[in-house]
Amino acid sequence: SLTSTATADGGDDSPYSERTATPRDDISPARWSDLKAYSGKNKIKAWCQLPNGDWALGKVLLTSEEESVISLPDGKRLKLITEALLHANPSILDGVDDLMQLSYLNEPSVLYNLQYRYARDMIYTKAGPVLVAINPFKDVHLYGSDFIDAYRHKVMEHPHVYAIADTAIREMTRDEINQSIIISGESGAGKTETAKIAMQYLAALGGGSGIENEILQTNPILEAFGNAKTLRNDNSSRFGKLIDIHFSSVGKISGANIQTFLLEKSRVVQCAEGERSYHIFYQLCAGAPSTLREKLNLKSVDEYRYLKQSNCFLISGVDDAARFRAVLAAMNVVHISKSDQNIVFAMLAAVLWLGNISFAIVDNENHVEVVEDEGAYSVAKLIGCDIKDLKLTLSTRNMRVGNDNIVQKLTLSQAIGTRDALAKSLYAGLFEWLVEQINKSLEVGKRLTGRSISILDIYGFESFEKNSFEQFCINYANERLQQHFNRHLFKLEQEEYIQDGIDWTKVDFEDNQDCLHLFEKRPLGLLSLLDEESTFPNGNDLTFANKLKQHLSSNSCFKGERGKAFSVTHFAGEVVYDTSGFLEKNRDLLHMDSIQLLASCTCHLPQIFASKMLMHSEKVMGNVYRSSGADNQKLSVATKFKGQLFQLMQRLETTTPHFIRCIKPNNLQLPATYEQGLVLNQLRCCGVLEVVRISRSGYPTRISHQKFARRYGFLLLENVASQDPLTVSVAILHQFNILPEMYQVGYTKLFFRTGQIAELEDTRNRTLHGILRVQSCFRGHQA
Ligand code: AD9
Ligand code: MG
Repeated sequence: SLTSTATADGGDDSPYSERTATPRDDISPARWSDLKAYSGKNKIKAWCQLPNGDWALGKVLLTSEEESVISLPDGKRLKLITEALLHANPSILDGVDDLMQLSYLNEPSVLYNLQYRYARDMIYTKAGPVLVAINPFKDVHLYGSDFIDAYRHKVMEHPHVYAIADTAIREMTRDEINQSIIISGESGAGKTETAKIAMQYLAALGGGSGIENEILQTNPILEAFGNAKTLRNDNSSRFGKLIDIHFSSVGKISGANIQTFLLEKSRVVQCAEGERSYHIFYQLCAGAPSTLREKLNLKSVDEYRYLKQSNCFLISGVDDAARFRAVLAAMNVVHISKSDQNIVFAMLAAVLWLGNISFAIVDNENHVEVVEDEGAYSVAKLIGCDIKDLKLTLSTRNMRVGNDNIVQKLTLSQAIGTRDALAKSLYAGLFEWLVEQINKSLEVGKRLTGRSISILDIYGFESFEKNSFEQFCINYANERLQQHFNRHLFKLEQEEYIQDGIDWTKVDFEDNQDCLHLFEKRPLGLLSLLDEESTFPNGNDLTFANKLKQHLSSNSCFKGERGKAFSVTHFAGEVVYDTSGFLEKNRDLLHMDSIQLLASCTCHLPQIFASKMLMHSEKVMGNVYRSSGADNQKLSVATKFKGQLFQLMQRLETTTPHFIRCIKPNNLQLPATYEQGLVLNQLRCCGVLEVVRISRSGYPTRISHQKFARRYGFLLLENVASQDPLTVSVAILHQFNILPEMYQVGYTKLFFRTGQIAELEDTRNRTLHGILRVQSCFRGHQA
């Protein structure tokens, strides 16, 4: 039967379920043969790995220390080495709500439990303090006001995002501490949907003056401008997001604030075959009413170079025109004025037309001029600049050499680079500006009480065949988050140890500090070396790679690879990075000429973007970077990101975190398809098995002195002087030669390392067995 009350011990009277179940170690060969003794007719179930890597549940027919014979569900028999077998849980534990309730916490048991639930649309499962969410890729009937009410009134207690959000609200009020809900997982695992589900629950608390609706309506806007179809997810977020929802002292929503991280700018000018640029471009082209269409000189999507290059215009099941109308409605809700909306659309059209600007080669040195066609005219008109200035900016560069200004003509590739850089910064500026507008609107009526719940929806760990600067940043962010995760979960453990007076320094704890050092150490770390190389005029991707190999090879997490590559051992696995493009993406330069062009525009948005960039560059020139030539020197992308991350971590440190780990059950975005290998890999990567490992590396088995004495006292061979539970307990520990490092004696409880209790239990069972046999023989004789 499937209930949340199923006990960990399969109905026997084991006392080890005070806090968590007893996660027993996978059984050693010797133990299998021990178990044989009392397996009787009920054959032991065990997990065995099939040649394809999947795990199958079999019954142990025969076993010795070396080999076992297993019968599989399909009737086949399999002979394999006993060491390869893993323990299966009794079927009463099938589909438990919390993985910690499993007696055996090995990988196949965890996989099986999740799959069992997933097949029944129970997509949420607890792994101790962490919520695991498996993407159903279909509508599951778990949401809406009835469910929200049920969780609010605690009628429903199964694991759910709502339950997490509810706990966050309660703990915020009870402890007067800010809360955070930290959502992670691979691309397409369901982070953004999960974040929205959490927001839905919080919004249901209401706030008056429609603030809760405003908060919800930020989603369609940010998704339109910051999400795109990728090969992995039709609605992939290309930025990280933290939303803080503020509450008044009576527990109503009083306002909100959104912070975004590292938007993938490159997608504006370049994206892979089968992917799309940002949704909003397609929505605008499909949905703009005719007056707007004329004003912006809008064409259909297949007439724009930036959109055309990837050969993908539609998303199945998505109506871009309808989405456009939804974005318009949402913009109204967050108080973006009609005239500002029109400027936003003009900027989008300008970006599209920039992509259509072409160049004519004018000499035999490959220097170019801008072709004065519809593209150039449209851009000039849309951003409100002089077409001559636009042409000059895209085809020449002002340089200062000594005290002289010289004008350098650009080659074709330089000109294209300049054009694309302008398009990218227009788009990034627009995105940043939109977030600011939204924040202004959400702040309306914000009466700060200082209490908030923050929801973090950030890109998960990525490891592809080819990994570039984006993966480098994303994975660095994940190392930081993982450290936060470890530290927090470890702290929870420690609190209980400290309370019971045991020495917690003995708890082994593996952290990812080495990897973080590799990134952050100064001056010889990945980030510092990247910045250093980025400021050298002659630095290139190869010199950068060589520099890394020269300085970092002693770090155990670093390995130089052939050519321009290097690899990093992340907590979630090894990733090989190709340094091609690293320096350029890190510099992310917009030439001063381009900034000045934006500043000269009659349209106020480009002016705002330009003044921000100028402000930034002056500030930075004053302290960290010195300007060379006419280039706009500013903080590198990696350094800025690192700063953002540090701030984020500082913020999160002041909150009580709630972790949600999203899992993608298949790569096809299909319902009812559960690929074991894929799920296992994510469980390992996103640290679910890590939680289990952390709890195992501590003292996961806890039992009070009384219970322990009562359960094993009768096994004592010699009488103990005192019947005091603690004395009896210690005598038992000595008699069974339990090594001192395997347990600790607390004020009220005994704490054991994983697996320590198994032997005691065996002896107890065998002894009871013996006693029962003797008794039944005795009764038999009497009869
Ligand atoms: V990415 O890193 O931004 O590329 P996410 O955010 O992890 O990714 P997302 O939330 O966008 O993934 O989910 C991907 C798709 O899975 C959604 O578009 C839905 O079609 C589907 N999904 C995810 N969660 C649910 C759910 N709880 N119920 C139904 C879901 N469908
Ligand atoms: Mg997302």
